Amino acid sequence: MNKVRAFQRQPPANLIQRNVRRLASSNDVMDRSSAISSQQIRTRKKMRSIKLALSVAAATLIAAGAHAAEVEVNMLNMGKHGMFQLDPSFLKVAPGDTVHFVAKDKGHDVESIPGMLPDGAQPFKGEMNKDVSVTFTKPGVYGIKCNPHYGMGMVALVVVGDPSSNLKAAESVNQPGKAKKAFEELFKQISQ
Ligand SMILES: [Cu+2]
Repeated sequence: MNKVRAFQRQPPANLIQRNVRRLASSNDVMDRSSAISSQQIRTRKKMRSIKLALSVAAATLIAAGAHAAEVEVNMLNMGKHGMFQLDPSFLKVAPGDTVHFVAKDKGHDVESIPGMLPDGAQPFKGEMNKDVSVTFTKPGVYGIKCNPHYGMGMVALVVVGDPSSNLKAAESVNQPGKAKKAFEELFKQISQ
């Protein structure tokens, strides 16, 4: 009778722990083996939850990697739209995506155009005849030129996520020579 009342006052978790401890210190072989096995079960459960946490972390990393796309833009002497082209010249990417500008032909470079970057974005300037990889993180539009052929319209427009942060500012930049018409066409593609 006393025992039953004692059990009822114990919170269930406490009760189990006490029982396990009691079984572990018992001289009865059967009791001891069952106490050990319940400890082993707890250890196994802990291991399983660690493994689960690790696999969730791995899956998150893989998912993040899968989301970041990589795109190639070629620097060409002759493109689909004439001489001295960045191809493709219009790109829509997501924040975190990387664009590889590939120096397929010689005599070109890629640089960000002043006034055509979102606030806080890092300007970049590649070397002549060298590939450049740019990871775009800040949403907005990015105007890109080949410096020697800027006036010949060797430009590109990269739209990263939502273009609205600097679209108006980028459109109002004065463009030299053929770059003016080239950018008019590129800006039109944003709404297409
Ligand atoms: Cu060029």
